[in-house]
Amino acid sequence: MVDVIALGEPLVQFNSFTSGPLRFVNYFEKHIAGSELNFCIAVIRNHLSCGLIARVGNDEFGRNIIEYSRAQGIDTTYIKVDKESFTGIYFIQRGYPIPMKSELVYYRRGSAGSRLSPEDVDEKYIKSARLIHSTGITLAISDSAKEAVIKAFELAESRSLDTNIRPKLWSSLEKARETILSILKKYDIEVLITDPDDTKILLDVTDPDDAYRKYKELGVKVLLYKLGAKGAMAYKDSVKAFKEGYKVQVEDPTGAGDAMAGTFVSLYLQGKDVEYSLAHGIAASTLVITVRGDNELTPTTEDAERFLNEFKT
Ligand code: ADP
Ligand code: CKP
Ligand code: MG
Repeated sequence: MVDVIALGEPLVQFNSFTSGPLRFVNYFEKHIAGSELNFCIAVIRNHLSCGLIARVGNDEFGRNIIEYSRAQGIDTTYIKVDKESFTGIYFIQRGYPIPMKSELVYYRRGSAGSRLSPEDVDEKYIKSARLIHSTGITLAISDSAKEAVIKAFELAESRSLDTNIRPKLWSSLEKARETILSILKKYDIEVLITDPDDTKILLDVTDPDDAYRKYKELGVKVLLYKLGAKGAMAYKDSVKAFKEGYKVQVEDPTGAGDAMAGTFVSLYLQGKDVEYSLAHGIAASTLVITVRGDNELTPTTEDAERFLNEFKT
């Protein structure tokens, strides 16, 4: 039995060792990632337990994902090995054409991870957890994966959702809007993690106060609104918190949002207030963007505390 359960596709990441167009990159560094796996690691670094419901292929990368997940303390009981397909991978192009930004190139269509389905969702396991998490990525990768999220959300005591709209994974932005809005309308979300780009697509607003008002009408209790380099905001009832981002050398921003989301949700579930949870989320995301890899630098609560006390920019 675990505190938190996430559903999604873990992936093997090949991160460019040098920046620039992929065709000129000669060396790639392997990391284990995927939004929900990153989220789980952040939950665990903040001292709650977390399980991942997922599928991987019967191949070396699938074994790599399971072993890495176990080593990070993720409950892997419900990571199924699917003999019918392969483990999804992706490459990261860094710093081109936009300095300090990354582009993800996926090789995942038809992967084992995208074959996640409602039969992978165990009722007793879901009901024993305090919170179920997923993202717009899982809603996008296949109908069966979307149905798995719906089954888990149906059984959940409470839920968090990161909108994470990846245009490459949707047939159209209209489809993304319709699917994510239908989830928001159907289920009360304890913590919604999103940003102005996704909110523009979903609700046609970007202003944080407008966004909170509209999401609240849809049953969202707490809103974590990420503003990239500017920082992030968090809303709960009449509380509105903002924390500025730190100026650091960005190696690869991939995974920042997941580190922030998992940290925030874990601390929030432990009764910390939104300001505290937000500050720790910012610390986690700031550390993650200084390196390649999405989750290795996600700090423990204590290390984030040190960051917040000692790091000044
Ligand atoms: P996502 O990774 O989900 O797209 P964001 O890009 O908004 O999410 O990043 C989440 C957090 O990571 C931000 O709130 C901020 O704290 C930090 N961050 C992201 N990009 C930068 C940057 N260029 N400089 C400093 N901090 C950043
Ligand atoms: O929004 P983030 O940058 O925090 O998400 C990064 C993850 O799952 C990354 O690990 C990648 O594999 C993905 O999002 C994705 O499918 O895009
Ligand atoms: Mg994100």
